[in-house]
Amino acid sequence: DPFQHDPLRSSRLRTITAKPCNAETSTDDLSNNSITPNELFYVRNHMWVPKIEEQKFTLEVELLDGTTTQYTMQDLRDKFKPIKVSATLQCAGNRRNDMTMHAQQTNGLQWKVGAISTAVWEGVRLSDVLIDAGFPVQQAMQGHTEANHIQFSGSEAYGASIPIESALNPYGDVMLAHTMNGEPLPRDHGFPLRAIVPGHVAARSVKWLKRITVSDEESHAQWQRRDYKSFGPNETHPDWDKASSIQEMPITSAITNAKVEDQKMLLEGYAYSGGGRKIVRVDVSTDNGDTWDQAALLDDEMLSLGRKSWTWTRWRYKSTFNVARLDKQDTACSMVVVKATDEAYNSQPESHKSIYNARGNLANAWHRLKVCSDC
Ligand code: MTE
Ligand code: MO
Repeated sequence: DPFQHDPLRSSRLRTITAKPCNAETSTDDLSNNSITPNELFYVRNHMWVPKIEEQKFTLEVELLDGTTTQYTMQDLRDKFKPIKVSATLQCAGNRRNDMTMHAQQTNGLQWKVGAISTAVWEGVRLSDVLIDAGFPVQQAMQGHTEANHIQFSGSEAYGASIPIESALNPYGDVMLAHTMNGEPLPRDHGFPLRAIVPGHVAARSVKWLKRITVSDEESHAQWQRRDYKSFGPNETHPDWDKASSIQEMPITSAITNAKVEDQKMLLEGYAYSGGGRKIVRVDVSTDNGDTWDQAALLDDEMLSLGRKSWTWTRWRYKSTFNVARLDKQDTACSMVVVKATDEAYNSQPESHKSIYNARGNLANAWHRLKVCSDC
């Protein structure tokens, strides 16, 4: 059993598959934390959790000409300036189950709204390590390089890559992290070292990072060339090679708590956009989109570590009217809807049908939830 050395996990996670472990953060825990405690952070493993001894661990960095440099964890701590960044990780499949429910069957893990979590990460800048390994970062930033991608390989077999612009962007905060919320990375989240690529699909934040390869091409791993791509609603036998891999995430939002209290509708949730694009507005409707109001965006200093807005924005809403008024068909239920807008004025699509794709990736339509005053 390759999974026999997997770590124990919190029973508060909602397990979708046990081997490999795929488990989402509960709606309660999403509502109660702006920084997700490590044991409540969603887990998305494609294989087993490798058992790695920090003392024996080395990271290998390979340049275009094949030059290779090795770093121990001690080297990484001693040689480079430490950085601290708060960043949300979100799986491309977050809210996939919503697409299944509102459009049609999708294939992939049926995540609800909890394949997303936020932590404060500490480690070193990828670009500092690349410079040390001899990669001409300054020249590359001026476009003088044959390097187009930075490939990351995990210790199990997982791999992925990011474009060179993302890797070198001085505002991008791409890092090699050894610390998560002040503690060494838990084994489930990549001990002893993982890539953190803020604002990008979490599939690029490779755990148990073993090797970094500067390359003219994308990683050949299936998680780069296949799984994490999206297609038109009609494309049931898609041409994988033609589609581009998902990198920066589109905007999304979700309701994580809804209740009626003193006849007022009380809602809580998160909104998140990729690329460091800040959430500027969250619109809420309690009558299935006929009329709208704005939710209050919650502030939290811990969420602004880093050079751009890399985290979710949590929001709260309380209706100014009594829920009885919501009740058009004389039932006690209303259809609550949320949609967010980011600083580039991107907003979410209205329906999952319009963005349906057989893989169920990027299910970011308006989040709708039926709320009843007696439930
Ligand atoms: N890295 C390795 N080595 N193996 C994996 O299975 N899964 C990826 C990414 N990095 C994965 C990986 C995917 S698809 C996601 S969504 C995130 O890790 C999940 O990170 P988490 O488990 O820390 O939440
Ligand atoms: Mo993922």
